[in-house]
Amino acid sequence: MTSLAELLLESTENAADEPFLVPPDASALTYADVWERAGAIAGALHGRGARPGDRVVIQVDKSVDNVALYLACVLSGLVFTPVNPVATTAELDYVIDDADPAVVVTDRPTETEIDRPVLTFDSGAAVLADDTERRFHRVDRDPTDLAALLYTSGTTGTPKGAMLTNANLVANARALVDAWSWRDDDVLIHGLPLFHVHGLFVALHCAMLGGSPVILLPRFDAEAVLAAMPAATVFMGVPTHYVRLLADPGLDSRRCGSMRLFTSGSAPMTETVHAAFTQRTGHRIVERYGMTETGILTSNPYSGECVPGTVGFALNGVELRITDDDGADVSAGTTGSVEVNGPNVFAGYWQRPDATAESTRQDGWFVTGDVGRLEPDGRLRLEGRSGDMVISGGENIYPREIELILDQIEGIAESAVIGLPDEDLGERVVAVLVADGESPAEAAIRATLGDRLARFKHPRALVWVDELPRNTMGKVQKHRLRDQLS
Ligand code: MLC
Ligand code: AMP
Repeated sequence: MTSLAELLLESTENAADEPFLVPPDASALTYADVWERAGAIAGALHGRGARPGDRVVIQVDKSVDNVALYLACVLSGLVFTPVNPVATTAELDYVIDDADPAVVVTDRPTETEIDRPVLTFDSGAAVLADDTERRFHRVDRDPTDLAALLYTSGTTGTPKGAMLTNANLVANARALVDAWSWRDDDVLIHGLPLFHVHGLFVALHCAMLGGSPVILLPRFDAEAVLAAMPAATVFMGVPTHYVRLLADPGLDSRRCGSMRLFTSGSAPMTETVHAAFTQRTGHRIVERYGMTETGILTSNPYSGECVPGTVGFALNGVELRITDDDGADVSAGTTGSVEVNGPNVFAGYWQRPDATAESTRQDGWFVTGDVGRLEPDGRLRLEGRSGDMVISGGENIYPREIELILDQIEGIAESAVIGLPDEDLGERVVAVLVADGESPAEAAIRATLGDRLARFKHPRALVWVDELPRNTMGKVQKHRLRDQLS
């Protein structure tokens, strides 16, 4: 079985002198250039003591060197452990404590002491000038060896590292290239962050398997995407990206003339957005469904009918089933828990056998936490999530993580964090609070949140109520709060 490094090196061999990373305002780097940078960065990591199997925690802004850094880890068998660039020091420290990395890579001045070797990544040039061993060559990896550790939270509010192996990433990359008929002449517009499955593995691996150029935008920006479109063939986005593209009068069928594939995922896309996009551009959006723990599971077909409201068919090698509360299979058309199996399913949560066991059936199938049903033809229709996770602009936000902080603030008796519908973000975070005596000032609450949580997780509104609605078991009825406040 091929390792991820072998797959990516072999796939890009014939494109060595072709453009790979094309920043909008700087010259392109070829595949050979990027592999060379990756080799140099791998040398710098090695110089700081990182050895195959070690974790490397990374908090850097999106850039060509961020991609090279990822490939450096792939080459040298290090476990790529990215952290959102807007994460707070407290959030970064949590990952460092949990993942126990050999090296931390950061492009910002570190406010707290990091008690392990640090590679300061203020620019790739600095790393290239590093006097450590250059031109690091590929390290052999077994299929079960870890390639990445991606942190994702859950009902407990504490993030867990999803362990993704070489075999997971290789299987998913191949299945996607096949599902979307990736072509040698494809050009990808990349406007996604580089610390999630979507921007990192789905987008980059498809492009690399095709030896394709990637127009690497520093962040999503509708105007920049539209400017890149005439030279491109593929765009991958979250629903908020499509809502923002539709809000731009520059989006029309002429602008999309060279495009062949638009995909969406990470959050549900409304049928209204699907229809508006097709009407304006003449293109369908191929909606697919995935998770950090599993990569992409299903996709609407590239050739064949795309059905809005469904996320399509299981990818090659992926098995899907729907089960009832007792874990028994239910027939097509019946709503239940979505469970999956296949070479793409992760190896469990890092040092959390309890959490791994909770989400895994005895026969090894993974319980996604999503609720849905299979159509008679095998398409999956998602109908909700079993937990109360909020997806805002394609970012998962876990209410428990915010509630734990709010509940500790003096003057707050209790809190319930919910997601309310939002045209732009899909859902926006709202905190419903019960005061304990005199309610604290909003500024004080926001200051406490500011120290602990990245800003995108902060509630957009604070709503004070006399009490939270509860069922007879004493559990807060968030659906009632959502209904009242929507
Ligand atoms: C930023 N902000 C958000 C936000 N992103 N608020 C809520 N939800 C978000 N997602 C806040 C910031 O804190 C800031 O607030 C303000 O919005 C402006 O920040 P910004 O950085 O300028 O935002 P913007 O560039 O507009 O980014 C929004 C976005 C971006 C939707 C374009 O978040 C994005 O590209 N999301 C994609 C996420 C993604 O790739 N998900 C894939 C997960 S993988 P303030 O108050 O500080 O001013 C996965 C598996 C799968 O789910 O199936 O793919
Ligand atoms: P993450 O944990 O960030 O990987 O998010 C995974 C979750 O995003 C899934 O469990 C789904 O709830 C959601 N998701 C991904 N793609 C879709 C989609 N196309 N439609 C609805 N929800 C989606």
